[in-house]
Amino acid sequence: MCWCIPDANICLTGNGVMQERCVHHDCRERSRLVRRLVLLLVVGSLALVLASGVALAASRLQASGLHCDASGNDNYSSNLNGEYVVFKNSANRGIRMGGWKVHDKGRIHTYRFPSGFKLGAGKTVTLHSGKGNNGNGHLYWGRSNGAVWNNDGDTATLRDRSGGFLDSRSC
Ligand SMILES: [Ca+2]
Ligand SMILES: [Ca+2]
Repeated sequence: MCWCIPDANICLTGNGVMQERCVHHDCRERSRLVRRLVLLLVVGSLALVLASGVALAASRLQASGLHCDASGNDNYSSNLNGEYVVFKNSANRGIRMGGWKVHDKGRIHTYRFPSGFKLGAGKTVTLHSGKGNNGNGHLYWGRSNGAVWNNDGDTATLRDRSGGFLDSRSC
């Protein structure tokens, strides 16, 4: 039995004393195996670090405010933007929220963040129920009538692309 040192073309025997060139098929196989294992470990670790970084960043995205009762009749299009939910990114880097969802209690209404939408580090974005032009920290659900948030109590729930729970806020 012998152990190969990858890339060095050196083979150590079981007692670790003798060295010879990696000429045996067995040695080459082991060398390849070791290289593959090292590569797998590195790739696996990188994926883990990346995944935990993304998860950590996402957990720094909070529903920081929910204003359920617009002034006047909430159901009128002229008042709809008076009800809104606010999200804050307290991570130290921007978070891509495209495809993330917000829904009310009972999932009667669901909003999907526009693809490519990114909330900068330390920034907030306010999602209004009515119509308007997205930009400058404001997003618009686009409803022309009918409120989203119940004035007698409701909960905004934020979920990622795959539906995983991120945060919620109640009014
Ligand atoms: Ca009202
Ligand atoms: Ca309302």
